[in-house]
Amino acid sequence: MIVPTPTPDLTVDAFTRAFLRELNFGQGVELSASSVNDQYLALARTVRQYLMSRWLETQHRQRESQAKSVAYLSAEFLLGRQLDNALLCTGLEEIADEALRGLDIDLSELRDAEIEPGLGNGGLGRLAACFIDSLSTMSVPSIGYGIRYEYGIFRQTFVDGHQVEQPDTWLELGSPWEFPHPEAAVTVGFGGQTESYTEDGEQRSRWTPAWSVLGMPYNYMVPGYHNGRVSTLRLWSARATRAFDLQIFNSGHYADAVRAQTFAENISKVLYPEDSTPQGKELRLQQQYFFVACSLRNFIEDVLPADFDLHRLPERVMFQLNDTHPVIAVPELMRILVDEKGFGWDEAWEVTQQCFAYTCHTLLPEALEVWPVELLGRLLPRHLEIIYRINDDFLAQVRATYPRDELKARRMSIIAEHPERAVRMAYLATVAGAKVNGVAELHSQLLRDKVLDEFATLWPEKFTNVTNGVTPRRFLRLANPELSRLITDAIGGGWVTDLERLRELEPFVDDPEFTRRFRDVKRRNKLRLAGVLEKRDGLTVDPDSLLDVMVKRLHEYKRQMLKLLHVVTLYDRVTCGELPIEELAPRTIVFGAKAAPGYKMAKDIIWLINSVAATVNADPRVEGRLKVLFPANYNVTLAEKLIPAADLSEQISLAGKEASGTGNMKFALNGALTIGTDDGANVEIRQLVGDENFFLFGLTEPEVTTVVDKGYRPAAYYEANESLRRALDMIASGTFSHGDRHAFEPIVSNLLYQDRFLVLADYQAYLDAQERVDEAYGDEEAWTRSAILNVARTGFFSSDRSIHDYLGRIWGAGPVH
Ligand code: NBG
Repeated sequence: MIVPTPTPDLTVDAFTRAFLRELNFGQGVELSASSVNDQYLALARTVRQYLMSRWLETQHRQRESQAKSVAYLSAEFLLGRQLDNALLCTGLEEIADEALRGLDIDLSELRDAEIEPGLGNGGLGRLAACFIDSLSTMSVPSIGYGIRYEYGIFRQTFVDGHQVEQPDTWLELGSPWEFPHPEAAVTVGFGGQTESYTEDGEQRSRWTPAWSVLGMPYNYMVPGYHNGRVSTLRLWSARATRAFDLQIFNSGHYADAVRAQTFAENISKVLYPEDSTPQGKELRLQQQYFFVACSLRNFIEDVLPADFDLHRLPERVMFQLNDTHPVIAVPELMRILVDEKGFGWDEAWEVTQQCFAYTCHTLLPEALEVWPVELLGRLLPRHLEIIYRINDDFLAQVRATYPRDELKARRMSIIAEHPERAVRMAYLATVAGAKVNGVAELHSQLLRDKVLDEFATLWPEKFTNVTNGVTPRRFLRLANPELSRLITDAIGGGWVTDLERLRELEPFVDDPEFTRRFRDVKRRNKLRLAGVLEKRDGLTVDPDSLLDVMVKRLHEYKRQMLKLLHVVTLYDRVTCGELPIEELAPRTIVFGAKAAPGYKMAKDIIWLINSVAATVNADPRVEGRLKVLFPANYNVTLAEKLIPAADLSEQISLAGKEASGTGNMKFALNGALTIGTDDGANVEIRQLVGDENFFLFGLTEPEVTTVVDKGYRPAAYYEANESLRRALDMIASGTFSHGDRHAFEPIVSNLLYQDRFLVLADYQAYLDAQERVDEAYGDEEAWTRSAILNVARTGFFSSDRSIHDYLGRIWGAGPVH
């Protein structure tokens, strides 16, 4: 039963009263004595009140409807700040603003007090956050499952230009958006051994773990936009099964007593700061098993009714595996069904295969997770047995389909034999999953043709594509309020949940009033960004320069180096007198990027970017024309300010390496033009916005393959291209390192003798494309027209559309109204 909840009225008065009540009786302070943090917490709790009855109702409705749910299993949810989205979804934005003003409180100051939960590394985690937003907004019964990391993605600082990582203490000042449920904690076992026994003439297995931890759920609200729904994100935190051993403690061995606790709590202590390059870390596997074991248990025991017949599980859930991180859920479900629920192997496999689907997010072979058999067997002995059995059955099928092709069986085996025996998690997911999808057309095609080609031949119907998307609530409506207003004035507000309606903006490209307002909005967004960067980083932005932005994780395949070589070349041309300064169109280049702490080359590149920035920005010869900014700690909060201000979006990965990209979508949707390669979702962006509104350059994926197959020799490009040679020589000779010739030697020699991502091969094409950019930017009207068309034509990239595609192509689920 749901008690009619005392949701405060949607009036300024009611809101003010609710806020003061939270401040006084929730936070325990008087208004006059309250800090900004007190006020922020009270505000968050006030807004929560408006969501609460919807949350309970949504849960009730999901239970009653018995409809199929989507359970999105993801090791990362890069949520970003919560307050603004909650205000938006409840329709409280203006009311809250007015109520607080009445109390002499500045809402924007409270907004800035929120520390974003950075429980993800980059695109993959942010995608998961966009998806749960869309699921909720589209009224699809759904639940997100993940890990409540005590420390999220590290806070990046720069010391002498070098990246230094600081812990992300996001929980320190209180976390008003979460609801802990210690009473609902579940036990998760690890290690130990298995034994077989016979029951009713059947051979069965029993796993006796050696140690266990508790998984404690923290629930988060996921508000839908103006639809009265609030879905749930359930994140698990690890605790020791016994807080500490009193006996040991009493005997004076304090350290021993807390060791077990520390050991257990380590599991959800930190987010692995990796992006695309997994490290074979035991703790990581513990994290993965920990959260999927908790989640499956929770779904089966708490979300489903007590007497539910698990043979019908596929009618009630699809577990979507966000990359390989949660794939250990496959043997876990088999274990539950076979060992705990008494299913026969075949019927359990029948059910399991219908309950999982797998999304692959990479093309880099080194990013496909494998777990050494030794490690997996030690940590999860029963799961290893199950994986072996799945593999045996699967290989029997392969051998039956391709008799006398033992090499094929070996290639497709879930167990790799070299360099060590290891479980290939992507193969396991592919064998078990009802569907396998890539995240952009090109990516899905390359998965079928290259990465998983033999599986795609065996099961063509398993493979599909769902191009990524981004939530228009956060990345347009909230991040760009002025553009949102302009759009709504022109075509009404329906676009917020039906983004394809942005098409209706197309006729406005010929409306002088609209184009003028559009330009004004961009300029004001630049001014807003200038304010943010000034306050946050002490950096100055010239709002009249072209704002050229490259923000994403630092990775060689994304090619921040290519962008940097462009900067160095411009700097060289002006300072050597080849290019008169007046001919250089003013540009502000903004980088934002974190490097995985163990990724040396990426960290060197960060140092080089900072060093180039320091030199260029201090040189009066390019003043007012060329500026390089690198604010530290790029995160969702900064993205929301940067993207709406950008003129040019840098999406310059080597073709065939970026699975999709989602930043590329956010920029286009906010009226930045893209300079990009034919890679990931760039391909689809270009097709939609039109060639004339996109700066395409560089080798295509098949061309890359040809160049590499012929034996790529980067030094040949260096020798043949004078401006490239000069740029690299400048870096090598110490121009940016006070004469130190060793500083950037690893970067330069890597580019000259290896250059795995063909930076030098694409250099000239990139420079030429940048010249086209300068020329185009010179024609203000034409540029604005292109920018508007980018907005009007990228409605396809709403995560609502992605979810719609998942529902139809993969989940076989739908909204419950
Ligand atoms: C990333 C890809 C991006 C893609 C996001 C979301 C990983 C492993 N992959 O191109 O690099 O946009 O996933 O799909 O983080």
